[in-house]
Parts: sequence; C-alpha cells; structure tokens
Amino acid sequence: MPPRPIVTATRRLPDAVESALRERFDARFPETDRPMRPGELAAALRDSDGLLPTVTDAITAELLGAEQVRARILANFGVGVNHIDLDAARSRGIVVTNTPDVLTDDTADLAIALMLMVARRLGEGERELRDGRWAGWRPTHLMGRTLRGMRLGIIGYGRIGRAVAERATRAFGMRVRYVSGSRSRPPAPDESGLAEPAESLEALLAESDIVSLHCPLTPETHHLMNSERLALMRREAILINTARGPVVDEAALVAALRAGRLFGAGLDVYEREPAVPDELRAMENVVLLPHLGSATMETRVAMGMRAVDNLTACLAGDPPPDRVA
Ligand code: 8YV
Repeated sequence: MPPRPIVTATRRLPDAVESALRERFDARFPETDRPMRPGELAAALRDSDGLLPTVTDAITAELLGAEQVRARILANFGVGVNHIDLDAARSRGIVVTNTPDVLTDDTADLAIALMLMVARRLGEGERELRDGRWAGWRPTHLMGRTLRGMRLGIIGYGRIGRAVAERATRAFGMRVRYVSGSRSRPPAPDESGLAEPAESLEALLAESDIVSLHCPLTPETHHLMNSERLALMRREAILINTARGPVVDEAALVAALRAGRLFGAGLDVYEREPAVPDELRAMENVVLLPHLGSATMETRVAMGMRAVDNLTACLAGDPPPDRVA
C-alpha cells in the first residue's frame, strides 16, 4: 500500500473532524491549540501533502515561495480566505479551498443577534444586572429601538447577506436594500423579491438605520467603512460587522462613536484580532463578540467535514468541490 498522504491541521478541531482526518490521512495536529508561528507553518508546508489552516494563520507569499514546499492543497477551515496569499498559491500551483454554505445560517443569525443586542441595549442591561446595579423596573429604563420597520442596508449580497435579508424581512419586518462590497463586481440580481438594490453605496449609507457588512476582505474592501463613509451614515444608525475587521477603519469608528454620531455598533471581528481597542471596550453602546459567527457544534463539524472532502478529492487527484484558487 502506498503511504497515506500527510495532512497537518494548524489547530485542534472538533473530535468528529479529527477522527475523519485520521481515518483518511496520516493526520497531524498541534500539541497545544494556539496560532502557529511562521516557522511552524513553514515546517508544515514542507512536510505535508495538505494543510488545513484557519483564520489565525497568515499564509504569506514568503511562506508559499519557500523552496521546499510540498503541500498541494490549503484546505481552509472557514469561508474567508483573506489570510492566504491566493496569487502566491496560484503561481506555486497550490490549490486553495474554503467551506462555503455550511456557515451561512449561523453567521446570519449572529448578525441578527448583534442587531438585537445593540438596538435593544441588551449588553448594557446584562452588565447592569450582573454588577448589582439594577434598581428594578421603571418606564424609562434602558429604552432601545424597535427593529420592525427599520431600513437595513446590506453591504455584500452573497450567501450570508441574503440569509440576513431573509431573516430581517420575514421575521422582523425590516426593509432591506443592498450593494456589493466590490464596485467591480455587482451582486447577482435578487430573485427572492426580499430586497432591492440601492443606487450606490453612498445612497445605502445615507438611508439605512442599520448597516450590516457581509463582503469578503479584499484590497478593495479594506477600510471600506472609513471616516468619510461613516460620516454618510444616518445619525443614530447602527453598524454591524460579522465580515472581517479591516473592512472597518477601527480608529474612524471609535471617532464616530465618540462624537455620538451613531446609536451603536455590533462587532464580531476586529482589525488586529484578538486585540480590541480599549476605547471600544469602554463604550456602553458597542457590543463586542469574540469572532463567534460560525461557532456552533453543528457548523464547526460541518466546516471540518467540508475541508476533509476538499482534501480527499484533491489528494486523490480529483477536482475539490470548493476550490477558490
Ligand atoms: C471561521 C469565519 O470561524 O469562515 C469564516 O470566514 O470568519 C469563521 O466562520 C474562521 O474563519 C475559521 O478559520
């Protein structure tokens, strides 16, 4: 029997996924579950036929350009692949895959959860109660905002953006408009009739009560929400980011919030994870989650199995189902 392909996972994975990897490959896992250092990534690329990286691994052109790279596939655990230099992978003939579809519902749910948390001031309420500061019910206590009837602007109308539109319209009676995050790639027309395209990003920002980001991080969407665009948002609007931190200029967001221009913000992702600016932590009207978009047992297993399928196909010489480069 020929030796089984060597596959290295950069992080510890749900048990079912690790078992599936062990069944099919000579699977290797780190002893401690922390982000791999560049030297460890270089060794994994040198010693493995397939790598299973995550968002915490910067797979740079330098790493992929090293002389002794043996890996034939980077089967990313997650849909976003901004941490992988795709051009460098392409020029080296290394396949890159991701895990679409399986995390759409959970990520859309989390965006809606953040909208509710910010609009209804739920984080503030919970902190008050836990701190023993709740003095009892009163008519004017922690009054938030009603979601029904609000105008939701979605930036990035792919799978997750559409799933958010579905929830927002059907469950919450919101009015939804959308734009693509990329000016060069307009979104495919929406056949569902749930949402209408906005005339432009600027028009969407000016008319929305809530702006929710669902575009990938690319050079074009880096700091898409800069100070000029934040200034176009309605006074008392809410910004939600479950996409990637650097789509928002965090310093500009802090300034807009400090100036009292926004009702609040709900963030699951940050520019320099796991660092979160102290200014944001100090603001009561900001909800901060630690990158939990896809963090359910069901979805993390499904993501892992999707990566296993991509590895299996590619290492058997077949086209992998979720190739992105
Ligand atoms: C993942 C995500 O948890 O899929 C993505 O793009 O942001 C998250 O759902 C993370 O990327 C794991 O690598």
